[in-house]
Amino acid sequence: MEGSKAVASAVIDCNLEKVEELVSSLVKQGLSPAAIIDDGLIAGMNVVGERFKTGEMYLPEVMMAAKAVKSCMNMLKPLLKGSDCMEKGIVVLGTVAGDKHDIGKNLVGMIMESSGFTVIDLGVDVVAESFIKAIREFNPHILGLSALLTTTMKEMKTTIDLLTTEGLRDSVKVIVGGAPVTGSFADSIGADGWAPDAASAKDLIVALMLKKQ
Ligand code: B1M
Repeated sequence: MEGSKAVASAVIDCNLEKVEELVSSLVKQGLSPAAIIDDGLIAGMNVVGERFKTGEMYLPEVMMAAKAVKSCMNMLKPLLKGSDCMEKGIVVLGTVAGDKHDIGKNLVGMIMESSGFTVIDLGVDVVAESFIKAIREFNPHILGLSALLTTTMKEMKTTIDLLTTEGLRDSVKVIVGGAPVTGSFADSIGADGWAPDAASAKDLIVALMLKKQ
């Protein structure tokens, strides 16, 4: 527990080298990867997410912390097979058709991934048909749509409408976000939720997953 706490502190300090050093040393000492992830990486990232939400931390720091967590997750992933750490859920994520902004979407993906979700990131300029194909292929719990342009927000509705036409709407919860997107817009297009930032997006999908169970 002490070791994991040190990992959490190093994540909060955005100290990539220290996080990696601590994690590999804890693995060598035989600490369970699940404990390192839950009490160290995720605990630290939760604090970072909260501080970002309240303006106490800035974007470059969040990116550094997320990078440290991602790198250690990659280190720990092979050790998790058969262990007691359950995957929290699958999220398919993408920026909608016509829109090439991906900084916010990547941040959302990194925070979800570093919180234990499996993220399938389809990238930018993703047409509705590609989201449908990914839902059939990966059967995710959550579909996350990002848009930064007022002109591309309508693609979120196009995607949700196509989900309904294809008979897939009830199989996945849809969340939307991006600077011009609002809660009332999300309601108007039939999304299951909206989040103003990456930390809230993670909280939202955790809440939606609990509702789904
Ligand atoms: Co663009 N751009 N851009 N741009 N760009 C905006 C969005 C704009 C507001 C700038 C402006 O005019 N003031 C404007 C849109 C205006 C409008 O629609 N009303 C605009 C425009 C017009 C354009 C072009 C059309 C410019 C041109 O070519 N004439 C063009 C469009 C290209 C295209 O997409 N087809 C364009 C291009 C670009 C760049 C390529 C130069 C670059 C993008 C680089 C990249 O993403 N790889 C760029 C950038 C950087 C911006 C600004 C400056 C910054 C966006 C950003 O990354 N913010 C932006 C102005 C601004 O927002 N102040 C602007 C940081 C990021 C962390 O925040 O993306 O909001 P954000 O994500 C947040 C939340 O929104 C939320 O969480 C994130 C983290 O907290 N969130 C989600 C995001 N997705 C979410 C999904 C969720 C939940 C939460 O659930 C799934």
